[in-house]
Amino acid sequence: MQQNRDPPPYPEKLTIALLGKTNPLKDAIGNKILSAEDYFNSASNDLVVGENNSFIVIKTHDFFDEKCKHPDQQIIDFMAISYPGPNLFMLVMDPGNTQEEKVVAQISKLQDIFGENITTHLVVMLPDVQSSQSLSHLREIFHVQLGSADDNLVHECRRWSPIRNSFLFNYKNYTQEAVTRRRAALEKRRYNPPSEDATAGTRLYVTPDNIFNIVLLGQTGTGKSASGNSILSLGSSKSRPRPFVSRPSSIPVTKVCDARFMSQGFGMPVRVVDTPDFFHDELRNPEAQVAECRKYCQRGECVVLLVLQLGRVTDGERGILEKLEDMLGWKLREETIVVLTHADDLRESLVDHVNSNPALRDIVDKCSFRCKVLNNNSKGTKQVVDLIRSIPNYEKRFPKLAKKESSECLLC
Ligand SMILES: Nc1nc2c(ncn2[C@@H]2O[C@H](COP(=O)(O)OP(=O)(O)O)[C@@H](O)[C@H]2O)c(=O)[nH]1
Ligand SMILES: [Mg+2]
Repeated sequence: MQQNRDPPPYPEKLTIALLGKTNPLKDAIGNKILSAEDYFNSASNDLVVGENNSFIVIKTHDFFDEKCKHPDQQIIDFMAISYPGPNLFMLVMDPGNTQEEKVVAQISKLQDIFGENITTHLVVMLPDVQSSQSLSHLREIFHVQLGSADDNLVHECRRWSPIRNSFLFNYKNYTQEAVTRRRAALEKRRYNPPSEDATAGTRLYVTPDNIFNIVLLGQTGTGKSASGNSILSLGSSKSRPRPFVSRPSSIPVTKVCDARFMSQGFGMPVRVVDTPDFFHDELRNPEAQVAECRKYCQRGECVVLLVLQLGRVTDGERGILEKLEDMLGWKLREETIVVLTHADDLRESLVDHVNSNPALRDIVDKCSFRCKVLNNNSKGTKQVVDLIRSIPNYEKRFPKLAKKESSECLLC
């Protein structure tokens, strides 16, 4: 008698994370697990999630790409979507990358990011029998499983998943709080494709980006990059500092928009965005830079820090707010704080200083009197905390921070 070879469906779905460099095999494996034709394709390097009655498959970004601009953000997104952790990680090696040292380097990197014991939930997917044979000793060394995308894949996924318990992230590099908050935000903003494009019972969505942005705008040499570094220093007590290049120069030093991600310091992920002087004659390809800036500078999703140098605000800067508003297409002034750098040169009260300079006073007036000073040569965090507390809707945006009284607690 012909037996029905399909095992009974599991009552709970298994969550499978597809890791590895962007390659067709990664997509093919994802499609095979979901029994879908072309859910995953390499056109996008976004984090993509597909789901059917038995599996949730998360195709991750290429965490191994050295050029990856926001690896922390992408890793947190992945952790948030697979929270509390996937049942199984599949590290997909493409045919050009099956040399032992490359496989070992990728396993080690995953251990570094997610914890040593990831190997208990890891299967390394190899493209052919030869590489499976030549790498079989990795089973003993790392206690990983080796697999291939054969016809039994769906069944194997169940067998490979350790008694179907999830892997639990160790939160060594990223706090659980940041991950769960991000999860809540993503849940709200999940994007579903039109139903006619979807295979019955299968959903697909791409992570939206709702991380709050702190966008530094202003003329060249005013101290935008230095201010960005002062803000980033709030979140870098333990993790890697990633400073923007800031130095004296008669020509622009910052030539492109550059965004750095902070997972600590605000109690939720925040991005700090440095920009070039969009109106400088020497800026190459300003349209592309403006387009890049627009991605981060959207009403309701950012605060603008209009950076001016104390003592150097001239009539030349009078129209700057209007020019930036024209360029970015919305009333930035509603979400702008004027930041005066070189506070080390301030010899009077801030109010007196603003009132003594008509051009500055005009800008500050238009920004509803939101004006702060920064001495970027100072290592103290109090001034940065003070600046952050003046962000419009600060208490709603950062409720956890708002409860804290002392500046030191911002780093907890
Ligand atoms: N004394 C002092 N120098 C600053 C301050 N902020 C920035 N600078 C200096 O001003 C110069 C230009 O700063 P930078 O951040 O590169 O300006 P950007 O072109 O607007 O990004 C650098 O040499 C900084 O060290 C500050 O608060 N005090
Ligand atoms: Mg700069």
